[in-house]
Formats: sequence, C-alpha cells, structure tokens
Amino acid sequence: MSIDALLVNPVFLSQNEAERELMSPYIPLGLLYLGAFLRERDFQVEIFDGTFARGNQDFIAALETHQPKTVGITAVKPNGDKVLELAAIAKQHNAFVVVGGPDPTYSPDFYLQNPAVDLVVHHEGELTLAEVLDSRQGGDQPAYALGEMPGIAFRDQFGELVVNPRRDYLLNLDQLPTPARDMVDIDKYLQVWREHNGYASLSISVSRGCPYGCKWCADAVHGQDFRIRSVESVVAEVKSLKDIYNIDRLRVVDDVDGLDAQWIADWAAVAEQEDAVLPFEALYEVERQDIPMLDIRDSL
Ligand code: B12
Ligand code: SF4
Repeated sequence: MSIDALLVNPVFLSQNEAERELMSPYIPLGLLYLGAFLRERDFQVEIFDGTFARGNQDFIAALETHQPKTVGITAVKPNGDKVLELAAIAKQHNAFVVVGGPDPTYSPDFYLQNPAVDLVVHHEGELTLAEVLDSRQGGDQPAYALGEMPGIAFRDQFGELVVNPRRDYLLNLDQLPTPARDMVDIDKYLQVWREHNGYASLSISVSRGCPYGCKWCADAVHGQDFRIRSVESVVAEVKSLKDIYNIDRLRVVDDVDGLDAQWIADWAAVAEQEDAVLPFEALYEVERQDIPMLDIRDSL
C-alpha cells in the first residue's frame, strides 16, 4: 500500500556518538505535530524515527513497506549531510522529497542545491505541508508547479532558487491537535531515560515564537509573534502524559518561556486542581531579572 507521506527524524543514536554519550533522546515533537495535523485531515501518514534504528537499512525497509508518495525530513544544522543522504535514498524510491524545520528555514539553498531535494518548507509546517500534499494528489508535477504557495522554496524551471514569503503564523495554538506521540516508540524512549538518567522525561510545547529577536536567532522558525496555548489545554496534555506514560518530568521545548507571569500562575493553580503537576525544565531569556516561574515551580 502506498501512503501519502513518511515523515523522517534523521537523528540515529546508532550513528551519533555525541547523542549516545548523552542518552537523553527527545521525541521529534515537530514531526509529531505534523503527523497529528495530517492524520486529522485523513492523509495516510507514518513516521520513520531514526532514534532507535540500526541504520539506513531500516529506513530503506520503511520505504519499501510504506511506498510513500512524499518523504518529509526534519533538519537542524548538524544533521544537514545526513538529511541529504536520506533524501537521496528516498529519491531512489521515487518519493517527492520535502525538507523542513529550523535549518531549511535559515538555509533553503543548502538543501535545494542537492537534486534529491524537491522542496523546502520553511517556518511553521502544519498548514504548508497539508497544502503541499493536497496540491500534489493524483499528480507527479514538479515542485515549481506549486507556484506562489506561501512557506515553500524550490528550484524553478531554470534551476534558480525561489523562496516564497512565509505563511502567516497560526494564531490559536489550541486549534492544533495533540502531537501524535503514538507514532513513535515512546516506551523505548522512556526506558532509555530511566536507565541512563534515573527518571523519565517527555517534551511538550506550550507556546510558539519569541519577541526578543537576538541577532543570531532573529529568524526563528516560529517567528517573533509570541503565541501561547490555553492553560486548560496544556494541563489536559500534561495530565494525559502523567496518566498514560507515568513520566517523572517535562521538558518544555518552546523558544522562550515565562514571559507571562499570570499565565504561569494560572497554570500552576489549574495543574494542582487537576492533579497534573510535574517538575519541568524550560528556556528563559537570560537577561531578564524577574523569574516568577522559578518561585512558582519551587512551590509545587
Ligand atoms: C527544544 C530544542 C532542543 C532540545 C530538544 C530537541 C528535540 N529534538 O526535540 C535539545 C536541547 C535536545 C536540542 C538540541 C539541539 N539543538 Co535545539 N532547539 C530546541 C528549540 C528551542 C525548540 C525545538 C522544538 O521542539 N520546537 C517545537 C516544534 C513543534 O517545532 P519545530 O521542531 O520547529 O517543528 C515545526 C517546524 O520547524 C516545521 N518542521 C519541522 N520539521 C519539519 C519537517 C518537514 C518535512 C516539514 C514540512 C516541516 C517541518 O513544522 C513543525 C511544526 O510547525 C529550537 C528553537 C527553535 N525555534 O526552533 C532549538 C534549535 C532547533 N536547536 C538548535 C540546535 C543548533 C541544536 C543542537 C545542534 C545544539 C547542539 N550544538 O548540540 C542540538 C541538536 C539536537 C539534534 N540531534 O537534533 C538550533 C538549530 C539551528 C539550525 N540552523 O539548525 C535551534 C533553531 C536554536 C537556534 N535558534 O539556534 N534542541
Ligand atoms: S531569547 Fe532565545 S529564542 Fe528568543 S530570540 Fe533570543 S536566542 Fe532566540
């Protein structure tokens, strides 16, 4: 059976000594958001997670099993070459190859210089990837046929790089489905965390965007428009992570947290009411002197 899309996490513990030394593998949350969003729109979608795979042979087996029309690979800078290696394998299996995530957002040219990559999706990915899959249904057209669709980059008929403007950010994050954690082997992640760190942690995203605009990071994937989920939706997700996976800690993977002290206070209050309290770690803007989050966290 040929599925619509295979989403790929190119981080292989088996091939990455630095990650093996840490042994704190994080689920590919961006892909799990994309997976949930596509599934909700009735696309047939699977995830190939390199984390516990033996090597490229497992990726090839996934391509042969699923015969995906589109392969979508997520990329950060240190994985760039690995992403291109997997893209070439996917291309040999006749897939339309899309690359997305932080590094293709910064450097679409690095990926599109390689003929194995058909398309870059830059910035927030849910709406753009769904629209790409929709537009390509029933056809084998080249990437440039997608024309002026926002949020993409491709090579035109003459091989020149075209980067379309980004798509507007999603304003109401509560409209997004919960990340499809069932699409990866969560039990294995938790087992590794417990064995190597003595506790089990899973990641969660509470907000998107960061208003600070530090020079080296000014064009972050989720932009400068800070958007935050409702306290209720976050508490419901944490409660389900606690109940289903029995985790000990949370890693909040937002660009920046603690901007809105009232939101943090409300989160703490509702979490206590709903028995959804867990220790967490998060990123905070380094020059801010007020740290309301730490007081509240300590009081839990
Ligand atoms: C949390 C975090 C971590 C955590 C957890 C990472 C993880 N694997 O979950 C830890 C601490 C482990 C970490 C490690 C590293 N990180 Co980090 N991290 C982040 C942070 C703050 C949030 C990432 C996140 O989960 N966001 C939430 C999810 C929902 O968003 P997302 O992943 O971006 O996915 C969306 C879009 O990007 C897009 N998308 C993503 N993939 C794909 C794929 C396709 C096909 C499509 C269509 C779309 C798409 O759609 C998604 C939904 O909208 C970002 C900052 C940022 N703004 O991106 C830095 C960031 C990604 N990290 C960065 C770096 C450099 C690293 C390290 C290399 C650091 C180091 N030197 O070791 C390592 C690499 C780890 C690895 N092996 O991959 C850089 C990457 C820069 C670059 N040019 O690539 C960033 C952007 C920080 C920065 N501003 O410099 N990181
Ligand atoms: S505070 Fe962090 S996420 Fe925000 S712009 Fe600066 S480095 Fe980027």
